[in-house]
Amino acid sequence: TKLLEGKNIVVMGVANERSIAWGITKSLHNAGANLIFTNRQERSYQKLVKLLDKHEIQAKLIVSCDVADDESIQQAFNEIGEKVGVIHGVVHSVAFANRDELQGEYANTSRDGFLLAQEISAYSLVAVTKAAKELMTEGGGIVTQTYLGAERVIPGYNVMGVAKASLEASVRYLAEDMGKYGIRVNAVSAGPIRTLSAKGVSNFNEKANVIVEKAPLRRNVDQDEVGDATLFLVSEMARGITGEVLHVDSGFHIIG
Ligand code: 0WD
Repeated sequence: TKLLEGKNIVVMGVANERSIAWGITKSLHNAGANLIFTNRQERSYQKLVKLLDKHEIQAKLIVSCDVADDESIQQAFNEIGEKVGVIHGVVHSVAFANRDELQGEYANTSRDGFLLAQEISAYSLVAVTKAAKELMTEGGGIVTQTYLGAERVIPGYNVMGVAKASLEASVRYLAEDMGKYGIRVNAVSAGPIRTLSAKGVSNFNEKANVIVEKAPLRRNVDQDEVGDATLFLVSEMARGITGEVLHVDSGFHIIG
């Protein structure tokens, strides 16, 4: 049998074909998982339905969920509980910051912009973990998506880098809380990938070029590679791993 046969996995954050969450969807589907999707916008919902159709993937359920709203999160997971029952994993692939704060000096970050980035990009994992835990009665894996800008200054990443640092610290604290329930919490730290969100980050091309120049593998990574690493962390193959940040970045993070 396949790695995730009979497992119910929730995927949050497919906006379009370029989304990292779409690469993850393909990996999870190939591993035999039953997939439940959440998205925020009607536009993303329409795109997702078309994508699933095109790739002949049957969604077990699609529910709307705005992670800025506790009630929306609760409703989404209530509906998943009613219609699907037990879940075995959650993929959190959601982030947001104001575009004008992803350039220039971090020192110019506004109070509102700071809080918004923290809310959508970091706190959302906490709120989602709390709701998902109720349905993860057989244990399982929660995996979020982070970036090197959490660990180092990447020019322009600014307020999102600070939000990712908070996200990675949350992964560790949540891992401690969830461990006793047999739930693991981990992150994948992907190299730059051209997506809708990546368009908001200044000098994306430079970032991608530096990887080709300096990373051990001398090339950029793609959504499918992040998908396979996320599949690993969600699955029983990673049963001994929690609180970890796994870099899928052609090895760039080891280079000084
Ligand atoms: O280079 C990159 N693209 C990297 C991205 C490198 C390393 C990490 N990441 C991270 C991102 O920071 C994010 O956490 O990967 C994750 C996914 O990013 P992506 O695939 O680059 O971005 P995109 O395709 O734009 O998807 C982001 C999702 C969208 O989904 P929906 O279904 O909502 O359209 O995040 C969503 C965004 O709209 N999102 C929200 N979802 C629910 N509630 C919210 C919200 N309030 N705000 C944004």
